[in-house]
Amino acid sequence: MFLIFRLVKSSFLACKPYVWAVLLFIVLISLGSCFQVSAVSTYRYDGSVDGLRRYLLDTKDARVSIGLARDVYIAEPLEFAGNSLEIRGEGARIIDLSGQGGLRLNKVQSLDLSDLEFVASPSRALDCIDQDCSGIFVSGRPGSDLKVALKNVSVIGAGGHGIHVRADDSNVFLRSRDSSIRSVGWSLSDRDGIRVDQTGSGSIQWHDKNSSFVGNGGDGVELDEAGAGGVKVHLSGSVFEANGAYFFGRSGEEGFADVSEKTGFDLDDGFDIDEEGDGDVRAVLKRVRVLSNFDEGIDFDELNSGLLSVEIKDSTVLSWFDESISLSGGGEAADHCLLVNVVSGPVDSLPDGCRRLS
Ligand SMILES: [Ca+2]
Ligand SMILES: [Ca+2]
Ligand SMILES: [Ca+2]
Ligand SMILES: [Ca+2]
Repeated sequence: MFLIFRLVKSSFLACKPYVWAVLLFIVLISLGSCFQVSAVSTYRYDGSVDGLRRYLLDTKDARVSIGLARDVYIAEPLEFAGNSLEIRGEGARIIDLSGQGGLRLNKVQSLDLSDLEFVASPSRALDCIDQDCSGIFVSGRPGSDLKVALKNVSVIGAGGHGIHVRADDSNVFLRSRDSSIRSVGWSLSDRDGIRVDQTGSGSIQWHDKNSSFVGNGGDGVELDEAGAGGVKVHLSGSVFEANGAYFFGRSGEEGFADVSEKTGFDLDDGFDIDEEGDGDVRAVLKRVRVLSNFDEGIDFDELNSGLLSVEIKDSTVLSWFDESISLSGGGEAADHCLLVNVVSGPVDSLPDGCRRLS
C-alpha cells in the first residue's frame, strides 16, 4: 500500500505517463483476480450424489473436487447443461452403474477433467441401439468453441464410446495427457475409445501427450470432420493397441446377427481420421506405438478440397491384418508424408506420396 501511495503521490507531482500505466495495470490485475475468484467457486463432494446432481443442474460454471477417498456410484447419468464444467478427481473414481452413459454434457463450452477414473458397467448391445451408452458424452454449443481437456483421466468399460464429443458449427479443441481409454465399445460396432463428430463449420484440433487407447471394441480414436474446416493433430508418446476387434470378439454370441442387421458394421482401426468438404488433415505423430489393431493401424482419409499432410517420427506401427499405415488424400496419394525412423509392417507397402528416412 505504501508503494502505491508513493506512486500516486509522485504521479500527481510529476505527471509521468508511465506511472499512470503502472497504476492502471495494478488495478486491472486486481479486478481480474477478484473476478476469477467470484466467478467459479469449488463444490466439494460430500458423499451425496443427489447434492452433486443438483449442483450440476443449477450451475453455469461449475467446478467440483471429489477427493481421494471417494468412490461416487451413480445409478443414472449426471447431467450438465451450463457453460463450463471442471472436475478435479484428486484420485477419485466415478462408477457408472446406469449403462446409459455416466456423464452427459449438453451444449457446453468446456469440460476439464483431471486425476479421475471413470468406470462404467458394460451395456447390452440391444440397449445401446437407441441410446448413446458413451461413458462421457459432450455436445458443443453452436457458434462457440468447445474445449475438452483430460489430464490423468481413465475411462474404462463403457458400452458405447469411451468419450463422445459432438459439435455442429463449433471448433473442437481436445487436449489429453497421461490418460487412458480402455476396454470400451463392446456393445455395438463402431463404438470407439474417443470419438469426435464435427459437422458444419468448424475444425477439430487434438493434442495428446502420453495417453493410451487399448483394447477398445471400435477404433482407439476416430475423428470425423465434415463441411468447412479440417483436422489438425499433434501426438507424442501416444499408444494405440489391440483396438477394433469387436467383430471377432462378439460374432459368436447369441443375438449378434440381429444386432448387426439393425446397426451395420464398420471395420475399425487404431487411429482413424475421416475429413470431408473444405479443409486439410495435418498430423504430426512422434514416439507413438500403434500395435495389433484390427484392421489398420493408422487410417487417414481427406476428401474434397484440402491437403493431407502427415509426419511420423521415431515410432512403431505394426498391423497383422491390413495396412499398418493407410493414407488417402482426395482419394489419392498424400500431399506431404514423411516417415522418419518408423518401423512399420508387416502387412505394408509405403503409402503413395510418402518418403521414408531411417
Ligand atoms: Ca469407429
Ligand atoms: Ca467442419
Ligand atoms: Ca472439412
Ligand atoms: Ca478436405
